[in-house]
Amino acid sequence: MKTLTKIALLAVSGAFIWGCNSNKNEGSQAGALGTDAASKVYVKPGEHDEFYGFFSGGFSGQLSVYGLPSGRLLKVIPVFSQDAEKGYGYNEETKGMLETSFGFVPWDDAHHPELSQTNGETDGRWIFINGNNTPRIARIDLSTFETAEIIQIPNSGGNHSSPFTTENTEYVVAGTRFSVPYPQKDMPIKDYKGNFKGALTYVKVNPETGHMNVEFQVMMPGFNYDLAHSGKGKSHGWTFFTTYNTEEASTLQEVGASQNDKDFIAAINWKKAEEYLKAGKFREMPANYVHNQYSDETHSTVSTKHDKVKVLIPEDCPGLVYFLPTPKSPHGVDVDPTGEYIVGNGKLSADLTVHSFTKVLDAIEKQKFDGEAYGIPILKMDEIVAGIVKEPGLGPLHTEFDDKGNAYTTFFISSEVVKWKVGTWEILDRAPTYYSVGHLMIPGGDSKKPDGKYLVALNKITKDRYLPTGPELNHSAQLYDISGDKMQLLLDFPTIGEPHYAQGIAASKVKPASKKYYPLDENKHPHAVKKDADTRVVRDGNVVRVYMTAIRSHFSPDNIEGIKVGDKVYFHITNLEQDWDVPHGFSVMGANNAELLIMPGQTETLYWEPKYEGVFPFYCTDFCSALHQEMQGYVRVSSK
Ligand code: CUK
Ligand code: CUA
Repeated sequence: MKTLTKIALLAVSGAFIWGCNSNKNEGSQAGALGTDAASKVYVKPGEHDEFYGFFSGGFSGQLSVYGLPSGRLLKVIPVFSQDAEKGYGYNEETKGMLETSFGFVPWDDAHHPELSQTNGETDGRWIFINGNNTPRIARIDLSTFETAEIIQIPNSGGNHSSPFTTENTEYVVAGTRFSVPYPQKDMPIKDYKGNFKGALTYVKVNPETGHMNVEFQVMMPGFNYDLAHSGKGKSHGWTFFTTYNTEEASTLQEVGASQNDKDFIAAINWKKAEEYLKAGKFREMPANYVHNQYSDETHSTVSTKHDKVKVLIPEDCPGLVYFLPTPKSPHGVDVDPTGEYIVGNGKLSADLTVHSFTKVLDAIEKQKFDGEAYGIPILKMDEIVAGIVKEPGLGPLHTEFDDKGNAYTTFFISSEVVKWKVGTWEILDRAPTYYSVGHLMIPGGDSKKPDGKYLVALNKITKDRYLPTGPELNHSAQLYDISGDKMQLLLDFPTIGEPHYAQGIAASKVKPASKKYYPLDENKHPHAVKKDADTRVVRDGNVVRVYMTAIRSHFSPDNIEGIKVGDKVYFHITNLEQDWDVPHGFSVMGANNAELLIMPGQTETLYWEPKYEGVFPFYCTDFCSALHQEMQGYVRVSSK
């Protein structure tokens, strides 16, 4: 038991030690802070940051966009949670984005943003993010910075090892954190072992449109599949997933998941999988999932239900999966920019073990196996290790890379980032974090082309870093300059939700403003009205549709009569503006919903069930012109 529990305790106490009485770190705290830090993060008013940083919102369910190095918050993009600020998930057009096989699920736990890549380099087209709780992947279009698509992952229990991309965004992967009965059924939990399965899902991405499609799953033994990264360069065509609970214990308390000395990295040859699919070597399994796509043309969501999935069974498909033994309870698995080195970050291990992809291929060819698990060959550990970083710190979680052959690993328990040399495995530098770092991010740091200027540490505990705000403190990001030999701390800034992971990209690679957003004449929303003369109120039984327009500085119609208590009222409002940055808002008194925030050329719909008779004002909620306050109207509600 004991190791796991002890380390867990250590994790908690360790986190609280740093701020006050750590001897080891006092010196380096001062040393880590760059002397010219202020000038390095200062972006003059009116000037732009060099990088975009995309930070997962964790339990906020959203994705926040920061400028780096300033740490300025630029936007919060609603993804998995309703957002009253933008009406997302409240208006009729985007409610469908949050549909699942469980019905409307307006929240999730978002962990890992991942930029699309071309030739292993971030390309600024899309960013994907996983919903961990009700397994989903979202695609955000970086020409609009809006969520374009959400696909549910079937037969999965907690979509954690997701949505890491292959080097040309052929796929984003989605490994299940929890194994579950596959297909789902009612059964005793204690019968977990051998009955629960872990689905590793490959979601194909259309190279032109970005549209996602659940292409196939690999049905794996009932382990927990924690994190993943796909190969690149020489390991292109493979994906690596870390596992824990290879004991298949149904409870992780006490005897739980730390009995085995080693867990595995599951290596999936997805090129081989494609061959097996082509050869028809798959089984079709029941699946129950929903796919939601938002259309910029109709400004509405199309939700499609699916009921089957193609599944590859490792026993039927030799060469598809191998297990790489790795020190116990690995968390992250990271692949260096060349694709040769695979770093499994064993949380409960004293050393950091790095595997060689060349040696992995060699061991496969020479069949240097150490038995098998469920028909999956286990490679001999000694045959595949490239090197060991000796006693780098406590509780390694994640590794990213720079463009000079260095790796940076986060240590949760010892609360630091450690820089080491890929190939020689020597430790070059260490910098404390405040406090208890989880992921780290270097722009391009998990791609073939890292941009080794900055590193962001994503810390779990803020404690004394900011003015106190009661018991709930924001999580913290810390920016380091990594362009020199030593890491220099530059900046702390609070984040939204829990920023498990982040991605960064040079701002020059993202081109949102080059797009002409929503031309009014191309608006194909079924309830759009494009001139004031067409506005009207239409009754069909107790359903009332108000066709409205908004333009500086009036709504048309602005006074509406003939509505009755109990009616189902839809306000379909088209923003006639064509200046791209003039949205109008809309809400009506007592609307138990939210506001609308309608972009120029778009149509959005607010649903309202009036409860009382009377005369109720509505107004524009977004300051749009000097006469914004005049942008108002009334709805008269009669009882009969
Ligand atoms: S993570 Cu999800 S528990 Cu290390 Cu990627 Cu934070
Ligand atoms: Cu329109 Cu304010």
